[in-house]
Amino acid sequence: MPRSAVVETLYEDLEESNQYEIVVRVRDYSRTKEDNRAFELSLEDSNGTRFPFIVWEKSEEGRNYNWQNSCWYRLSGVSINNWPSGKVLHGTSSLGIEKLGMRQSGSQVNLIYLTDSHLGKSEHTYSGSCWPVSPVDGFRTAIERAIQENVNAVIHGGDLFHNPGSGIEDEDVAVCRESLTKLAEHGIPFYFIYGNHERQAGRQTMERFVDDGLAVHLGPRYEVIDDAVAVYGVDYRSNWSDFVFDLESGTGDFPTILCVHQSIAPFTTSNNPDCSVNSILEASNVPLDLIISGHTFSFGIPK
Ligand SMILES: [Mn+2]
Repeated sequence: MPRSAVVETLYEDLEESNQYEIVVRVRDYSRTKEDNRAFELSLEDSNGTRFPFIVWEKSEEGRNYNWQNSCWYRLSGVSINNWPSGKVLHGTSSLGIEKLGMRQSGSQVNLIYLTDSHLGKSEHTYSGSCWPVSPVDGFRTAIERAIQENVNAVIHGGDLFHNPGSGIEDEDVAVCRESLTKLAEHGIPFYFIYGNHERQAGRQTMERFVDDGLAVHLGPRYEVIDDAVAVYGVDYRSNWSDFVFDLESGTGDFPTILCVHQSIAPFTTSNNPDCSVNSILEASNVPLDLIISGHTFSFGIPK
């Protein structure tokens, strides 16, 4: 649905005392018999913004509707109320529902996965030698490439900023903002998780990017990229062993990706890995098709 040539009604544009037609995806629904409500749903608009929707018993079309998670619908005759919790969409007697389907068959996405950019790092030490590095150049090049290839999204696996503990230079923030702005101008979303290096300064910087619509923080609620894949993220954890998987389910038939920032056996040279591919697959409460991880600087194909 994103990148559609048609301008769709968006949640942010909805105002009280109007009736609307809006295209939405159902993220979750539950039946309720409270206070003349028939259903409470969690929806997202074509921009990916999530919001609540209440179908009232007086809606003939809606009260016994057979909703389907992950499916797109065109709703008509809906209205909005500003409640203390935010804007809530309502379906009453004028509610019309047209089912649009799950997705176009054969949806494909091209993603660029970047990780451990370590913006702000100036030199690298290895095996007793030390040499200057310029992560900014590499990051810029990768973003340029993403734009050239017109990828559907960029996913970043953590440690975008190096932040050795002394904070982040304004210059590095500016470089990052410039690149993320270019991506946004080309309609390419930037998804990320936190690594172990961002620390408080990194989080503050990234939160500003999120507020400015330049980046999306991946979490336990999945993000759908161009109707083709569902992506989850878990920020770096110093203690992985007490992590409890509680990922949002209901991704339908989208392939699922989990983005983490840990050392994962057998893909790490660490003698003491945080976890293994198998332990993640076993512990996850939703089926995962792909795990992508930052933090590991070795490469190879385990035998
Ligand atoms: Mn790391």
